[in-house]
Amino acid sequence: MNKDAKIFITGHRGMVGSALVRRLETGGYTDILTRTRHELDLLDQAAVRQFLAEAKPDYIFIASARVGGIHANNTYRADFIYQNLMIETNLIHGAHLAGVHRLMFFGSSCIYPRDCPQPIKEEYLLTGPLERTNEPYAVAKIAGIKLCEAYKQQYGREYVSVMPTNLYGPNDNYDLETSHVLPALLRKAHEAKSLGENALVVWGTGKPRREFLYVDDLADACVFLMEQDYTGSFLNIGTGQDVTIHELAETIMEVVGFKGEVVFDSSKPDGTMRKVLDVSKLKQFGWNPQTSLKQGIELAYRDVIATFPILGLRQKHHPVESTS
Ligand code: GFB
Repeated sequence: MNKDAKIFITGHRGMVGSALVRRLETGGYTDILTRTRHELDLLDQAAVRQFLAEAKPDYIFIASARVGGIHANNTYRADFIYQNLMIETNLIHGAHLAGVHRLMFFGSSCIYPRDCPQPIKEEYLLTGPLERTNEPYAVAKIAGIKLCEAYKQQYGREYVSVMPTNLYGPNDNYDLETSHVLPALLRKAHEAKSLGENALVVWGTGKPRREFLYVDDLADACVFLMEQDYTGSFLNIGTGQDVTIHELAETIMEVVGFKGEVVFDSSKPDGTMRKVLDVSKLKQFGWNPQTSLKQGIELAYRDVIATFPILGLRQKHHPVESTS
């Protein structure tokens, strides 16, 4: 991958896309192409085709997606399946028509069967029923992976997919209705401390286990794979280590310096009970994450403080445009 290759990053204002831009710029890549939602509507097939035909990038990272946490996935089921199918179909088929030979698509760890063995190996895909709360999103993401595979098989395109575990970091979504657990608890702990409250409300039982990857580590893994000219079908990207949601809440409280108690809201769903990726294939390529969970939460907390004024958080909303 030449440093002057033209690289189109979709969703560059989201958490994953912005991390990719940071990583590529640091790595000396000079021709990074981005478009805001206003400039290019990825749901518009004709607009996407025309843009790709004219821009002719050498490489595309599809980091745009309709994403959210358990509540958003479960509530906006039609939006999650429709928008993700459209975005990936328009981009992947449009890339093929425009002669773009290399592309990376982002799936998610929720594409795997709900009750599959842990840690989750790549070969478990499509071996059992999905988790109900995020089935529409997962079906769309599976379709994206299969699109890439099919264009590779039929047309010889190097369209590859990666399966990131639960992500967090700068430009995360902190809206309590639609966010993932880590930014939600970080915000709640920060607000509770700032307001002098004494309880942190955690949805569900606190017993589900999740794996968390700092988004700059994900971007580093993706650029690493791109530089190695990775040509497999898809690869898990994570740390291979998980914690319970209760443990996560305690680490967040420690980082924030909030000394109250954890209160569980059992009216909210737990979702999948365990979701940890087998990352041995990625390790064989020679890549390992650099950021521990505690370090990553410290970095994310710094970002929260820099981004939101103290106590102003409850009024703020963040765009939902990045992959996880
Ligand atoms: O991160 P999360 O929303 O999504 O929730 P999933 C993970 C766990 O944390 C669930 C619990 O058991 C939640 O009930 N949790 C506790 C909370 N407190 C909170 C809170 O304040 N907010 C949120 N959001 N959760 C998503 C999928 O599943 O993971 C997506 O729906 C995607 O499709 C994403 O795959 C990575 O890990 O359950």
